[in-house]
Amino acid sequence: MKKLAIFIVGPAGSGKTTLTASLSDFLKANDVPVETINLDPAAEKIPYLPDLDVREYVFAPKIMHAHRLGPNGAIVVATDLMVEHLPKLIERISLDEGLILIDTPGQMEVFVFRKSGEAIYQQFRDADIHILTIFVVDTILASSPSLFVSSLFLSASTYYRYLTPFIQVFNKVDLVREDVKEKILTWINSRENLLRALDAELIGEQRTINTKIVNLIEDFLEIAPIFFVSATKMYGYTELVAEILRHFTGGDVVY
Ligand SMILES: Nc1nc2c(ncn2[C@@H]2O[C@H](COP(=O)(O)OP(=O)(O)OP(=O)(O)O)[C@@H](O)[C@H]2O)c(=O)[nH]1
Ligand SMILES: [Mg+2]
Repeated sequence: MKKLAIFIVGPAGSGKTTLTASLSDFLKANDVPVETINLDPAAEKIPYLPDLDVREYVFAPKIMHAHRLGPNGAIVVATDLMVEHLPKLIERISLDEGLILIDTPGQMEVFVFRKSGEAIYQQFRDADIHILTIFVVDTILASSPSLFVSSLFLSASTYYRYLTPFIQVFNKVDLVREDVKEKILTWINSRENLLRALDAELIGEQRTINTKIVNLIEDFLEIAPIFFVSATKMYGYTELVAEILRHFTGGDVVY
């Protein structure tokens, strides 16, 4: 019996929660067994009913008042506390086999770059659950060559923290013009195009790093393919789900 936990990670407001909710609906409609977990201890209101919710154990606004912390301090404490409570939550996963969609905190750096994030990933591994990470990017915030590169570097540093199988989702495509999406696709598909576009943004000496950056990006894209979706409109889900199921059913992928 195999379970695949899909950690949905990304910058604040990129659409992690919306993706968790609508991807779960899409999977259910296609008879794929799925459970959802809210691992954002600071979420005040979420637009779906998760099967399991860490806020039952740890709620950041409460910690903020109890310990007189600011919002960011409270999230740091809450994320550290989550580690203590998580085994209880993981035990309550009722799925025997299938996908577990995990919505993560908006302050991604707290989750991704602190020790507690590592411990949380490990707790799922200890429960014999395989892991896939989906990194969500707001496509508008990747629509110039330098923004595109910066987004991919943030994604790559997340990848490097956990080295799990990894998919990048460029979300909110419904908000970008078709020609903008096409332009981004040319950067994805050809290192020469990306290099040309980056060079055009910079002058003289500033360009010297571009060749190295483009080589890194090209290698990273081989590890972490990009899928364009709209989490509100469920665009692009057929292709995204096919990739997720490829990871779920195994193939050559080692978890
Ligand atoms: N147009 C459009 N809006 C979207 C899409 N996905 C999310 N949104 C909107 O973007 C805003 C943020 O979405 P969330 O799902 O809350 O993003 P999040 O990453 O969970 O946010 P935090 O948890 O606060 O970091 C909401 O207003 C969503 O309705 C999309 O595909 N298209
Ligand atoms: Mg959210």
